[in-house]
Amino acid sequence: MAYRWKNDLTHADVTPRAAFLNRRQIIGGLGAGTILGALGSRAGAQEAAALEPNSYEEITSYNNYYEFGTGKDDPARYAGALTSSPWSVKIDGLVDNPGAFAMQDILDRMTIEERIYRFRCVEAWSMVVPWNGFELADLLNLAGVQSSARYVAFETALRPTEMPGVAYRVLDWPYVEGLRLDEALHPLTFMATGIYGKPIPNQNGAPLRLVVPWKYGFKSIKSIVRITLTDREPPTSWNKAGPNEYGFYSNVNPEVDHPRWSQATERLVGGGLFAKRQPTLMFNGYEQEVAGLYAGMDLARNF
Ligand SMILES: Nc1nc2c(c(=O)[nH]1)N[C@H]1C(S)=C(S)[C@@H](COP(=O)(O)O)O[C@H]1N2
Ligand SMILES: [Mo]
Repeated sequence: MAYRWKNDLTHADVTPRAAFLNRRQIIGGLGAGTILGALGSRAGAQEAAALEPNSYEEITSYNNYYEFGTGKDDPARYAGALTSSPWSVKIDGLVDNPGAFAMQDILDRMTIEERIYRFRCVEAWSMVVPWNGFELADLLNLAGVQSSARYVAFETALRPTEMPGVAYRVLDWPYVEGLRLDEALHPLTFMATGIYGKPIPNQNGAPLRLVVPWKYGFKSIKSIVRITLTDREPPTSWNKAGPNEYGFYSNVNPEVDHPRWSQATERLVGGGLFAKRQPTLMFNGYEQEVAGLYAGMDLARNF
């Protein structure tokens, strides 16, 4: 398994600034759809050039965060009550250094970069978001993943006094999610701490939320308080709520419809009332980078 121990790098290994900026542009700006594969390819360049981020206003006022209500404007209205600082994240399970990591200590040890990613909700709307943050792999390195680990489980804060939505049993709180370890270690898998260079607002999952750009939005769990390395596939909130509708993988796939609606197209948020729906891309446009993770799997069965 490709596992990068960045903490073992010496000063001499630090990427020169020009190369770093170039990589940042490649991953974040010019080619969200390319890391190595499509570089230089015409289709890749054209597709990348078309990635125009949504406005800050759109990204922070049209949200799903059911702990604050099920309306799209509920999170912006009510999430201000969440105490997102100070914060700590417990990392436990199959790790060498389990414990509570203070958010500030995490930030001190990470280099924040920008990633402009497509974001596709299972409800068939989409956005393009300029996130700031770091790779999940770098955070997992701090904890030291043991060789027996196969999955990563995530848990959102549960604060009944700050979260009016948890009074309703829409979901089995706390919100939980999970990834296979190789998905979690993939360089596209990101921990967001900001949007447009500003600290991430509470409604978007402050102070730390997962972003897995090739999966439906509900995998991108917000306001994480616990990360557990395990050897078993962890339960996930939407799968528990509707096992026939939401699978563990939840990879964006225009060919596998939700039982109640098509996933072939999507509505770009902010596109205007008369905008044409756009085709949904396989793995949300990240097929070159991630298809290998699912080689040999039946994607209709493992949905
Ligand atoms: N804890 C928690 N995380 C969550 C959700 C939620 O309700 N609670 N909603 C998910 C869904 S369905 C989507 S589409 C995205 C929305 O992220 P955004 O509001 O930043 O666009 O958050 C995901 N993460
Ligand atoms: Mo979603």
